[in-house]
Amino acid sequence: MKLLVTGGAGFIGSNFVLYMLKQHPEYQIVNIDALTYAGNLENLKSVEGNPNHTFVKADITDAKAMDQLIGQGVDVIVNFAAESHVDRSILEPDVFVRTNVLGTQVLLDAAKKHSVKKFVQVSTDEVYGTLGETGLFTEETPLAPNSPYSASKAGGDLLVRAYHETFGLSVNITRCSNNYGPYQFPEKLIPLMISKALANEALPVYGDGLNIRDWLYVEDHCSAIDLVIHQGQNGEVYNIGGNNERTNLHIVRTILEQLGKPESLIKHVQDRPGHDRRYGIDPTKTTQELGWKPRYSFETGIQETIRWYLDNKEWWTRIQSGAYQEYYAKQYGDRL
Ligand code: NAD
Ligand code: TDX
Repeated sequence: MKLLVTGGAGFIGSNFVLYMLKQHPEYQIVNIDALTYAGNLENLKSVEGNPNHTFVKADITDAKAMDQLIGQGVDVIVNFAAESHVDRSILEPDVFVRTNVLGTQVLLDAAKKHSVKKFVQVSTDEVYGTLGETGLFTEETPLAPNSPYSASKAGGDLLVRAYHETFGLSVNITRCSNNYGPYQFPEKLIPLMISKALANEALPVYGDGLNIRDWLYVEDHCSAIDLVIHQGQNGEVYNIGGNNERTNLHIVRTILEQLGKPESLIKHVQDRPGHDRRYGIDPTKTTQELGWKPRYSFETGIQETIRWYLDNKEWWTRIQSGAYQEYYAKQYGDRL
């Protein structure tokens, strides 16, 4: 099996590459990543020299490069490559449309031309919009994205659907809830709060901190995608989530408690515009049809994650220089 993974130097993509090389040591993986601010080859250090992993620096919006790479013969494409941070999409929406919509269409075109056996689009629960106090997102929930990020992901998803309906391309779309774990860029809630707490700096909680996210340890997301590749029914969408809804304040307090830091570090700051109140995934279809089951409870996963950030301080302090400082000042400058 030859897999082409896009965005495999990012958080979930690199975890996925490491997971697949371990689960299926005979598979060949071609890993394409443009190495934006979020891409980091350090994530892949442990597989350096593995003859079954080839890294190619390329942009998924580059039609010629994608045609050439996919034309070399690929069984399955798994598309992780994306601009992924909601706050950045509020500051700079254009690059989100370019990568998440146009990039997906460029990949779909090459997949169609070269008769790729399956295209797996890694999407997000955010395309469904926000929930009230009750109910969960199912695969039938209408798309109602609220941020430029989620709108661009929904655009990509709709193109995947269209290439299936119009051109008969074999596809699956996965929609997962919030991931956490090793190699997550410290702009996202959990690693950001760990790094701030360790530095004894203010932890910026948006609004009242009672927004709810449904958290899944990244390895459990990877195992679900593995099953979708092998058993996903053509044309189907699969929701992925582990029934782990938590308020942001709960997350932040757990981190502070585990690090032995005071709650006085919490600072409520101006809310995110268009901030979705609650996400919650109904994973029944994925658990029943594919036999998927998450391995990590939230309590175990968060402990593992905090341990990883404590053990890998160099990884994230290197990232937090230069361009990161500029972003942090732009995003939080007026709020803190
Ligand atoms: P990330 O930002 O950590 O990684 C994205 C990767 O894509 C980076 O390595 C980056 O260099 C690469 N990339 C960006 N633009 C590119 C381009 N034009 N061409 C090639 N490579 C490009 O993101 P992540 O958190 O790992 O998310 C991966 C995927 O999973 C995304 O599609 C995201 O929408 C989806 N997702 C994320 C979560 C989450 O909680 N993080 C949850 C559900 C779904
Ligand atoms: O400084 C912060 N303070 C804060 O209160 C940050 C960065 C976030 N938050 C809140 C906003 C959200 O309610 O924490 C929650 C989680 O925020 P993010 O980590 O930015 O994630 P979210 O916006 O939920 O989106 C994530 O999950 C779905 C990923 O970034 C997406 O790529 C994925 O699709």
